[in-house]
Amino acid sequence: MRTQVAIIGAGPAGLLLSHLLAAGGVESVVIETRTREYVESRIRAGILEHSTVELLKDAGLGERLLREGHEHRGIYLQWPSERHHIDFQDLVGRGVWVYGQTEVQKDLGRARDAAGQQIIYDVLDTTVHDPADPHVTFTVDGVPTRLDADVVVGCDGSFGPTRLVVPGKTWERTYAYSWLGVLADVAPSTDELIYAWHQDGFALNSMRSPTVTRLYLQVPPDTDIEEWSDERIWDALATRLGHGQDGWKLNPGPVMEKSVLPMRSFVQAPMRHGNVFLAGDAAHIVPPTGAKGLNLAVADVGLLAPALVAMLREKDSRPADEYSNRALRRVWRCTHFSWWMTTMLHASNDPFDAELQLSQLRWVASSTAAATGLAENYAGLPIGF
Ligand code: RFL
Ligand code: PHB
Repeated sequence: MRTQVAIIGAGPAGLLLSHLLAAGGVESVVIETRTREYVESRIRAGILEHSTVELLKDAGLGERLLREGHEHRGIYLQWPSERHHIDFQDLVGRGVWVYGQTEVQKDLGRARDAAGQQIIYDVLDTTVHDPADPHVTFTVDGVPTRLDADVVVGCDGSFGPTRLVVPGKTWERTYAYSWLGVLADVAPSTDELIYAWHQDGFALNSMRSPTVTRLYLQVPPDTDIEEWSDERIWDALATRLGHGQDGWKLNPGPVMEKSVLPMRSFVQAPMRHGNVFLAGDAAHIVPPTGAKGLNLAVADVGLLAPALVAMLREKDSRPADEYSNRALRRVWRCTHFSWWMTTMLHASNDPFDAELQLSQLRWVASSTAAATGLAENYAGLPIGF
C-alpha cells in the first residue's frame, strides 16, 4: 500500500489529523491496534477548551457538540467550609465545554466514514521503519502488510511504537497518588465542576450530561479497586466535596464504571525525526487535574495538519520544520499548568505543604490577578501560542 501520510493510532489525534489533511487535499491511511468499538467507548477526558471547540467547529465537526455539549462559564475551587466560583468568562472572556472524549471520537469516526477514509482497525505488530524513507509494517487478519508513505505520524498514545524511532530527550515526573474515576448514572449535583482540596485527599465533581455524573477521588498509587465499594466511594465523595455544607447535597446513584488511573507528566522532544512526526499523547502526558490531555492533542494536530499540507502540496517545508518547537511551547505551558493544579490540590502528609496549598487556594479565590492566570490557562491559550 502507498499513501501520502501514514497515521498510527485512531484516537482523537489520529482521526482529527486525517480529517484536516483530507480538507487540505492530502490523503492518509490510519492504522489502529484496537477495535473501533473499544476506541469509541474508552472513558477519558470531558472538558474542551475554547480553541478546541473553535477548531472542531471550523473543521465541520461542531454540529452535535454545540447541540449536546454544555458551555461552562468557569469552575468552583473548594476547601473545607469554603467554595468559590472562578468565572473564566468574566476574567478572560471565554469559557469551556463539557463534551466527553467518547463523543468527540464518535463524531470524528462518522465524519471519516462519510469521507471514505481508510482506517484499518485491529492491527498487530506495528513497526515504523527508517525516518529518512518512512514505511510502516503491521499484520491485519493474519496478513503481513507494508504501508509506504511520504510522512509517518505517530498518534499512538503514550505506549505506542512510533516514539521508538524518534530519538530525543525525555522529561518525566511521577506523582505520589492516583485517581479513582467513577461514572455514575445520576444527575450532576452541581452546575459547574467542583475541584475540592481536602485533608483526606482531592475530589473532583464533573459530569458528562444532564443525567450522568463523572467523579474522581485521590487515592494511593497502588490502590486495588476491589477495596473501594460503591458505598465507600460515595462516603468519601460526600466528605471531601462537602455534602451538607451550606445546604449543598451530593446526589449518589448507581456506579456504571470505576477504575484507578495513574498520574504522570512526560514530555519528549523533539517531536520529529526526519519524516516521522509525533502528536498528542505519543509525545507528552499530563496529569488530568488541568483537563489538558485531549486539548493538547488537538492543538498539536491543529499545527501539524497545515504544516504537512504545505510540505506535501506546496513543497514548503518551513512550517513542518517549525512544528516541534511551536508545539512544545504550548506543551510546556500545559505541563506546568497541570503540575501546578495537581500540586495545589492533592493532599500530602506534610503539614507545611498543606498550609502552602491552602494559602495558594485563598490567593487564587480572592485575587483577580491570580484567578485570571488560572482562567487563562484552564480556558486555554490560542492554538498557535
Ligand atoms: P490516544 O487517545 O491514547 O490514542 C492513541 C491511539 O493509538 C493506538 N495505538 C496503536 N495503533 C496502532 N499500532 C500500535 N502499535 C498502537 N499503539 C497504540 C491506541 O490504541 C489509541 O487508540 O492518544 P491521542 O489521540 O493523542 O489523544 C490523547 C487523549 O486521549 C488523552 O490525552 C486524554 O484522554 C488523557 N486523559 C484525560 N485527559 C483529560 O484531559 N481529562 C481526563 O479525565 C483524562 N482521563 C486520560 C484519562 C487518559 C487515559 N489513558 C491514556 C490511560 C483517562 C485515561 C485512562
Ligand atoms: C472529566 O470530566 O473527566 C474531567 C474533568 C476535568 C478534569 C479531569 C477530568 O480536570
